[in-house]
Amino acid sequence: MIKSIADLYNINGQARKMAVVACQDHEVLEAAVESYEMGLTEPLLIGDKNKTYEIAQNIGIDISKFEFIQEQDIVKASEIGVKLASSGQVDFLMKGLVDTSILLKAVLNKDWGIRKFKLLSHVMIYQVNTYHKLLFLTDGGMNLQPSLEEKVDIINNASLVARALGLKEIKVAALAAKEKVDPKMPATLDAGKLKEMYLEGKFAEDIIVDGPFALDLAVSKQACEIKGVNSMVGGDADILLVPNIEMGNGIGKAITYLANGESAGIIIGASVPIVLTSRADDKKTKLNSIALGNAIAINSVHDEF
Ligand code: COD
Repeated sequence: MIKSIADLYNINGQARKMAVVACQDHEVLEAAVESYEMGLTEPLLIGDKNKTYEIAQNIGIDISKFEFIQEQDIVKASEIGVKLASSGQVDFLMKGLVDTSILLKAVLNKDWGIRKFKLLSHVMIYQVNTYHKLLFLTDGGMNLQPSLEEKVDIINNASLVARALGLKEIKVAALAAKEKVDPKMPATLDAGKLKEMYLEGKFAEDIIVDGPFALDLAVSKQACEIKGVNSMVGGDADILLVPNIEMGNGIGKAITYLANGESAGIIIGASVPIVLTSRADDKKTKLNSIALGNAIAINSVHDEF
């Protein structure tokens, strides 16, 4: 079982072919080269060749052994990456210097896209000293304001990742701003309904859903005791399900920037994993996400569908 971000690097399996879309980015290139040197990936670079070689030369890395597809237009580069994935020529994709929405629109393209599940969603994994285990956060990167039905898919997608990393019991905290259902706060209504669905047996047997929870109840037993909340999920959540992208983005950035957490993130639900890091993420975070993409590709999570 994967208990730390470092464990992501110890999954056995041959190097996976990774297409880097819009590779003309310093940190992305460094992470791709390092992942190759660690035996995790075989990068295929798509992007502006002149700029990429200039960056590589400036930072002293050798990219001459990698296959390169010259395409400086980021929309076209995204299309090439997606088509390489759909024809099985690469095992996963990594976002380089391209807007998230441009790459995702290519992934979702109705004619040649690689959507596989009903809903694609973003899953981040955090390791932070103030929490006793890895914490999954979803969806702070793709779905803006998911409906109740979409939240069910988001939970199931994140659970696939959790299972692939060895979790046997998956505790999901449906977050809102308080622990009581309040019609004036739609997030509490959905969280309450998700709990009801869990109680009615609508999730897989290894998933436990509880909510609504404010963040403190999801991650602190002490907060649960003080507020009189008795829950298997309270203080021990594996997955934080957020009601919207703003809360997901905020919690994620707070863990990274204020609590010095380590992270890795991917999009799940396309025919291949998609490594989607923020432009400001450092090389280590990008490498962690590659290791996660590699782990998910090796475990063939997407083949289950
Ligand atoms: N899974 C499957 N299909 C989807 C999804 C999804 N998550 N999202 C949209 N679709 C389908 C819709 O059903 C529809 O058929 C088609 O795609 C277009 O849907 P729209 O018009 O709602 O969406 P778009 O194309 O305008 O945008 C979808 C994106 C995923 C591109 C958009 O939501 C987006 O840009 N998300 C990322 C936000 C971001 O920038 N994150 C980074 C910072 S946190």
